[in-house]
Amino acid sequence: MTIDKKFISQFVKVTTKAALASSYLVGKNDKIAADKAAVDAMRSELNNINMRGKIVIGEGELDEAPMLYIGEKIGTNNGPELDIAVDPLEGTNFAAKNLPGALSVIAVAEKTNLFNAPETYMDKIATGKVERGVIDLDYSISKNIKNLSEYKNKSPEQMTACILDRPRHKKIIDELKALNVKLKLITDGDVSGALLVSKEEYNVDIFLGIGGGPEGVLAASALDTLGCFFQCRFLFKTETDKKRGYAMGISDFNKKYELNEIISGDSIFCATGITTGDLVQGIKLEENKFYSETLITHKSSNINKIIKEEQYI
Ligand code: VTB
Repeated sequence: MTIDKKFISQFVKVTTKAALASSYLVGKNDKIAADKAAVDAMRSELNNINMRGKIVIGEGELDEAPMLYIGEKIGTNNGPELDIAVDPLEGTNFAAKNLPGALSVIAVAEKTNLFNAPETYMDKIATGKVERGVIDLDYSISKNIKNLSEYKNKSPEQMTACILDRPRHKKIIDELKALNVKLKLITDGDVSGALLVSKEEYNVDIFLGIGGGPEGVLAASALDTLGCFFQCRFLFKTETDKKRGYAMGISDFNKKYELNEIISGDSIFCATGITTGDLVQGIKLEENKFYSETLITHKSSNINKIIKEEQYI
């Protein structure tokens, strides 16, 4: 089974409309308003699509509506059964503060093929294509860097590691510095951060560290089509986290997940820029028109491209 190519343009419309709605709130220093605009636009576009869709990764649970909540049924209830992960506004700070890198993101898989991730933190590691055993979440930082350096035939000084700039990453950052690896320290937006390993021109060799679980699954769905390496482990720190994990059917809280356990089968991934970032340009508004850029992947047709659109408002 595959997801018909005709759905690509429909999901591009979903993230584009969400990005456009949010773009009016860029620089207003109001994260909630920017997020709500993206959520509302995304929901209304999703409900126009002929599918029996279900949100498996969203923004909170039923009682937290008007978010696109986990378990919410979307679409016209007529068409294929699809599981959908959304981050209508990835990088709420970026949009609120008018900084680079805000995106509207969606990942779509056939029913049951997308991991129903709890809203916990996730320890992640991603690189471009490597052979089995080269990189592993459980290796030391120095072993991963040494192996990747040998595999890519690049010295550690020629390599760049992308990681969220957080106090929790101090040890990893210090180790990377000691190894002479260049750092790309991001303040938010680790969906984009992870995707930077997918092309040499982005100049990121490895992405690692602890970020949001839902963001990890979203990035993984694109990395799968892009032939990249990804491994992760959900982190269940609090009792609430554990409850969420149990509710989602997770019994082994220390399990390390391979990419094919997070996403399998066919998938579509779309990320539209709200503010210009490393991957795509943001929404550019003119009097009666807007310009948008969307990164698209579709596994079964091996599509991996960035499209630019110009539309009347
Ligand atoms: C990341 C990043 C998000 O949260 O997942 C990060 O992708 C992790 O959480 O854009 P902390 O901020 O608590 O470290 C965001 O930065 C915001 O949702």
